[in-house]
Amino acid sequence: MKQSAPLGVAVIGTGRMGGDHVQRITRAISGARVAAVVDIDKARVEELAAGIDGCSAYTEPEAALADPAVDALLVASSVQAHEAVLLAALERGLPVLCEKPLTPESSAALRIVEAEARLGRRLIQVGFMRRYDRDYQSLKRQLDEGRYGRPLMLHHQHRNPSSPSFFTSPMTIQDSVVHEIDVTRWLLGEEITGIRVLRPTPSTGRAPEGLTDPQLVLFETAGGRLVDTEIFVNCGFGYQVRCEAVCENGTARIGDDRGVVANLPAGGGAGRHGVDVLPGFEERFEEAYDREVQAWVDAVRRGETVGPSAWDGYAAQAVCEAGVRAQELGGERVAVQLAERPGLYS
Ligand code: ISE
Repeated sequence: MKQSAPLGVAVIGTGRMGGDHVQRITRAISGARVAAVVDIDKARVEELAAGIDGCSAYTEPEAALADPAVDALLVASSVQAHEAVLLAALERGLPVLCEKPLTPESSAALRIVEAEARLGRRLIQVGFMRRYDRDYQSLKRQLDEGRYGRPLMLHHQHRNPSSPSFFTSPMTIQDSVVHEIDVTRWLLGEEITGIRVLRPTPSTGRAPEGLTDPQLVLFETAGGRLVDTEIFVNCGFGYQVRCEAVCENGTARIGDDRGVVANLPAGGGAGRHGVDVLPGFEERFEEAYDREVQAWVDAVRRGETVGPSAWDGYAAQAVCEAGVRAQELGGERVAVQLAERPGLYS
């Protein structure tokens, strides 16, 4: 499809991320409009749609898929609902931007990969927004140019001020570390083959009962590189994401200095030198989300699908599954099992 009219997007799921995407498309994205909103919360979709010109409100995704004003879907519903919507979108030939994680299990992600491969063309982009962050993009470019020589190791830090009350230890892998899994595969251009999870004793007292926090997650890649991720979802002080590549001729790090470095009086004659730490991922990656959605809209209007693919979503999910098993085994290495990659994704 090549189109000159604005792309009519149905946003499926209007909770925290979906609600943000509705605002984003309305305020910051060119060439697209919100043509429909879908949520089981009828009052919420009716209220949202009432504020947007020509926007329909539905409580069932099928109704949006059948709406002739809908050209593409942005899926931000609960992860359990992704598979059915994505398979239906593939059947109808509708392009989709689907929030991460792609599915709760890798078997479901593989069914999506197989359905898209049967179709023979890509329609699905997975919402790994860090690939659209300027700092990550510069790091990727510099590594690809060989500026630091061959990458040998990556160190990631992923800190959230506090986790939602429903967060569990497996979710630290599936919801949070899934970003480092994707970034690692993308930066190094190879699959993750093994994973281990180590935990200090004790956990932070800030973590809710039953949630192990922080944890150290170690990946091995197909090329033998080693990657560590500190995941700390109740660090208390703000949102901090860092990545350092250790290469043969140097190292390169992102995530230290976003914002203003300030000297401030802190009382008692002493001062404070530092940068403010942002409060959450919405602030830290706001621009990346805008760039991600804009790139998706531009590509769809050109008749293309770009960015992280269903295969990337599947591969990340397979690593997550091994990671959750590794959490249970306490320190043991768990091998990642991947299906054969269809030619569509080579
Ligand atoms: C959340 O779902 C995200 O995707 C954020 O980027 C991540 O930092 C956070 O840990 C997740 O819970």
